[in-house]
Amino acid sequence: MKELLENGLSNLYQTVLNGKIKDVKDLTLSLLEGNFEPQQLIDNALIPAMGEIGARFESGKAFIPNMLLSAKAMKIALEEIKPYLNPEKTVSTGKVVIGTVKGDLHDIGKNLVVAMMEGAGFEVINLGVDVPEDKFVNAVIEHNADILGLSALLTTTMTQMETVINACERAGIRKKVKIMVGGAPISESFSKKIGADAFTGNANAAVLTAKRLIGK
Ligand code: B1M
Repeated sequence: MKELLENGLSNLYQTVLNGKIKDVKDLTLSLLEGNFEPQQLIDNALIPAMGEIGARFESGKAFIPNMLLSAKAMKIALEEIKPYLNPEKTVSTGKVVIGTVKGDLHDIGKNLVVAMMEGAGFEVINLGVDVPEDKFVNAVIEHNADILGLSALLTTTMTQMETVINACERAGIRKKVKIMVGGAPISESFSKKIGADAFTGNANAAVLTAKRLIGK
């Protein structure tokens, strides 16, 4: 059993790392049907594979097309895992508007946060990537959201988070919505500096923090 577990996780890790988008759906499904825990697939195969492709990119051993293929493979796997995260929730825990800030196209981590939040019963309005501040503001108003989630992966775009928070102030909605920030370059001190309500470093913590912020 231990070997099966290790091989299964290692196969998925290699499949995402090598961007084998044709194989990833069937492999993920067969692991899920073989009683692998969805969280195990995320924590022990998908996230480490993205970490490794990033490290290879940084050291010149992988290139943007490789990162794109790995990203696509991760997305396909995540789509299959999503329904397994918590299929029985019917009552909404709260409403979340979320997106990756303007200028930033990274969405894997943000989509993982979305999947975990949906699994925990949150109703999530996912605005996608490269989202300008007025779009965030309008969505919070339109959906009467409890939480606004902002993601950024680049040091050049993380400053856009403060722009969004300022836009919420100007629109008079800042006190009505809790603002959570996250993404690889974001830290607790940066979050405090820009006036966000919370920073979390991973998707699991994001769910716990979101619940705490709205008293659930
Ligand atoms: Co880009 N990229 N990329 N990239 N990319 C990074 C981020 C980088 C660190 C790579 C490197 O150099 N080592 C580097 C940033 C350097 C910096 O700013 N300091 C970088 C760069 C430079 C770039 C380009 C500029 C490259 C170029 O064109 N020369 C370019 C920018 C494009 C743009 O956005 N305008 C670019 C492009 C791309 C691709 C399009 C090829 C692709 C993205 C595909 C996609 O997302 N659909 C890509 C990828 C895949 C990466 C790496 C390899 C992987 C990112 C990822 O998905 N990680 C990344 C290197 C790395 O991170 N090791 C890199 C896995 C994911 C699960 O983790 O996103 O951190 P993460 O999310 C975590 C937490 O951060 C947290 O929870 C998640 C799950 O645990 N979290 C939140 C995230 N959002 C949250 C929100 C929350 C709470 C928690 O609340 C709201």
